Amino acid sequence: MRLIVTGFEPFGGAEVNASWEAVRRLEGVEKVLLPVSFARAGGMVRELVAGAPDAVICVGEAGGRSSISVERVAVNLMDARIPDNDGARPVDGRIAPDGPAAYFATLPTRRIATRLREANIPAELSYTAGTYVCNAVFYALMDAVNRAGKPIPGGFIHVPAKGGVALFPIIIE
Ligand code: PCA
Repeated sequence: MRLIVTGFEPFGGAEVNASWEAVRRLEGVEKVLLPVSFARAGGMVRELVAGAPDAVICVGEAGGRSSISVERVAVNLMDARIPDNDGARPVDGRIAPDGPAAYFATLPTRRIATRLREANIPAELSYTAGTYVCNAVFYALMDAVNRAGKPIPGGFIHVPAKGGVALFPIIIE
């Protein structure tokens, strides 16, 4: 079983990113650090899918949230409030001009959220991953999975900026 889990480098002037702090502690999975870059991160995720892993979970940090968000929907929109780490700030942009408006995660999202709550970890299903780099990576992942024609489980999980590190490891059973 080849499970790839990605996390992000810091952005927005922060020194660490809780997603990578959580991911880099995992054992038994392939860990990939993604740049907070609209131009570069999507292509890296597409390459990971091209390597035909058994599953891909991308993880990002969500500053304002206090529980783990298991994301259900990626939208075909880039609308950045702050520049990414390359200095790009797309507004009203499409991620894939010829792609559908949205994709659903193919991970068992409800089961993941339920299992986390059973373990007394605050977790919820989320219906927006925002419109910044995390959503763009999630969309690129699901676009690649759908175009590959081989239904591999893929999805995105947001961890809180504070406490996310301690909460996350239990997701990987
Ligand atoms: N969070 C940002 C991008 C990278 C990250 O960890 C987001 O939610 O889009």
